[in-house]
Amino acid sequence: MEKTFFIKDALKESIKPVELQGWVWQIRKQKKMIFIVLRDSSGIIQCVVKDDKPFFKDADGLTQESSVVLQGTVKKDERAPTGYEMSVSDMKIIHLAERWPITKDTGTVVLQNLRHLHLRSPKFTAVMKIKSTILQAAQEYFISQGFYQVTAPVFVTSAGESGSEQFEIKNYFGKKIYLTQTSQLHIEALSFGLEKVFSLLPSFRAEKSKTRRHLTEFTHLEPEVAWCDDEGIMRYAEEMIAHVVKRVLERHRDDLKLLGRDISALEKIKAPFPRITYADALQRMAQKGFAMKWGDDFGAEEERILTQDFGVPFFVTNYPKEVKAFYMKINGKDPRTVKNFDLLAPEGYGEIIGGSEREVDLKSIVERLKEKGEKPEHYEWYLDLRRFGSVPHSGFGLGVERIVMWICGLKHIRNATPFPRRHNRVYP
Ligand code: NSS
Repeated sequence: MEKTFFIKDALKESIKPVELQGWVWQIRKQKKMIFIVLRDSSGIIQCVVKDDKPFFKDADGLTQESSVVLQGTVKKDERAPTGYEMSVSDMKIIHLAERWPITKDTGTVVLQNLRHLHLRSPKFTAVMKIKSTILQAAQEYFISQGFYQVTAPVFVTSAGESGSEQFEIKNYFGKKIYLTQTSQLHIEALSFGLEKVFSLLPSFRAEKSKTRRHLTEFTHLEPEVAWCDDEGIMRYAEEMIAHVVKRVLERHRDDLKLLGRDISALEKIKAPFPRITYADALQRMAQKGFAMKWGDDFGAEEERILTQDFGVPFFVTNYPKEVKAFYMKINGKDPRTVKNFDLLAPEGYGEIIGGSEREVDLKSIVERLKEKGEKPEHYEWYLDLRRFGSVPHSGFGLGVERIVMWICGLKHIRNATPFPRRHNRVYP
């Protein structure tokens, strides 16, 4: 048994008697008529039960989120929410739901405790459909470019980014290990065999910051390419983003409208994207009256201000080496900086991608690790990559929930993922 006919199929001309399986999204009871707004994954439709039906009393007992099978005929009706109405000729209750605990007045914290139920709302459904397309389009892009999809471990023995934000596993059979912050180091190893690889896996950060754009567990899409410099990998980044936005616009105009997203802002997104250096960005900040000195990093607020100059995503390149990770290649043209880039999404959203060309010089990596307070002996296997046929290579990481947030126009990253993990939230 499997459902093959959906509400969206019923919202068409040339209507025949149909059977719809779904959930009671809204119900309005009158003396002689009951209006049920039925929902399924494809949409909603208003259904009317009249009092001459033998099941009228049962319909009168229906509760929000009860699951039902309705039979009847569908016809156009301007007054109905989606322009069509079903006149119900038969009804089967599959499950009579208990009193639905969510109302218009339910507060944010309770809604988060009830996320496993709140997820069914049309808005969440729209976000998750768009997220599905984003994941699919990004993978489709890399595969079309000859990449291999690879896997990497979640349990690791050293920091991939910064030691202060690692989650420790205290007792891995008596050893202390960590949850991975990035798959980068492991996929660098894979890129020396497969040359063009990408992974799509969770990353973990013990972020104490209570910002709107940080999760402790996020979905990380990371490509890594051998024989490729920073310019080469930035081209992959912009083309991938442009492809993802194109696919979302092809498939999700209705979902974007439901979310209140300004679609014209997304229609402007075409590769290539503008590039500015960190030094340019400091100047722009100064012109706007925000004094920053060399070596200051951009936080969410500074990034928001920078995005005012651009209606499209843009790269900020060549940050000072002190604020960036040990593995980034020193920029030969200005050794105070590295060959890195962040990609900032417009409309205040800020960083969605961080990437770089990788340092290939063994001595330089060892030095940088020491400067960052890490022990090079914890990185022996990674250092081997610089001992055996090292070649120029580059990669980046896209925060999937960050791009979902931007494309859907969400105010908070917790709504870009069904079960958010944050400093104060691991349930449900
Ligand atoms: O720290 S990153 O900037 N870079 C890396 O992890 C590299 N090792 C990736 C690589 O080159 N393979 O993180 C990459 C992106 C960043 O731009 C954000 O979009 C996202 O990952 N990110 C996060 N999203 C949500 N929550 C948190 N805490 C978070 N941290 C990073």
